[in-house]
Amino acid sequence: VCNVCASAYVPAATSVCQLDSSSETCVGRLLIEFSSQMTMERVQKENPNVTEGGRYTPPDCRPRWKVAIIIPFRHRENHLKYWLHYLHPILRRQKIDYGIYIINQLGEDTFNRAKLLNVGYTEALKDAEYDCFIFSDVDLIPMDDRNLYHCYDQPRHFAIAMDKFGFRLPYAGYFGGVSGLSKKQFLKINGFPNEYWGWGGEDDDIYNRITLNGMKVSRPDVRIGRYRMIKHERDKHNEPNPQRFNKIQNTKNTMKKDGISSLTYRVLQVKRYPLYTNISVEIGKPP
Ligand code: UDH
Repeated sequence: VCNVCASAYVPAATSVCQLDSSSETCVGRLLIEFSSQMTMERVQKENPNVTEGGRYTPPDCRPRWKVAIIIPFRHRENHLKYWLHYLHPILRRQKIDYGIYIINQLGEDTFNRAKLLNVGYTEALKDAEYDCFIFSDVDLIPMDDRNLYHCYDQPRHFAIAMDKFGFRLPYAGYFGGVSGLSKKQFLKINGFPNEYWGWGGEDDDIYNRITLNGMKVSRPDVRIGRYRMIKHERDKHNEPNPQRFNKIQNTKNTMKKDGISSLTYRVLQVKRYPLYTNISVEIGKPP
């Protein structure tokens, strides 16, 4: 079993560390910035041990979890370069056995984050026997590598202290940004809702599913669960969904029929790049 990094809070020897891909163990607090130019060639050179499709297995131990990292995606190529640049070395130091899946929504119909995450779950399982799924926005980078990207006894919320929310939870039931569920936890809640088109609400629906099924959300220490978000303009075709307030009142009634059990979509392309697998899908549009 892998000797993972200490998850309890330990003050870093130096308060800010530069990422060093040769470092074998976690270093604590990281310096994260988005001002230098990033190219995919550079990120590939930095990560020679990642295998085709963005897969990695620690050479020196056997991790408890096999982790699929699922990223909902459309038109965020520049963010993806930074995400790969920062996350591959962090995950390697954490000794995670993982694969990276970018779920790319084709066309210009309204974006649907949670449905893309359901697609990612289903497609990743066609690739390998994953038993842990981490769902991450493409623009969120952890600022501390002791925030371990594997699964826990209870569904995990990782992004609890984002810079844009003043490094605090915006509200107690927030479950957005980066979260993780074991296969068992995911199936217990029938996956995620497919019917949240546009921005907002789907993360609250997932939170409701978790609590309504008798589980609790697990979180890291607030000093460790810190994140930087890459600043950007509001996306096109992902306008705030005005139905979200009503819908999250109804999770109890909708979760049994709307979820992984009712998921339909069409994969148009699966492409394995050196640092990630891209799955381009048609997921339809709002009724
Ligand atoms: N996403 C895309 N493309 C899109 C929309 C969303 O890739 O067109 C993905 C991406 O992984 C993103 C995630 O879905 O990180 C969540 O998108 P979001 O819009 O819910 O969240 P984000 O935090 O932006 O990226 C919040 C609105 C910011 C408005 C800023 C105005 N200054």
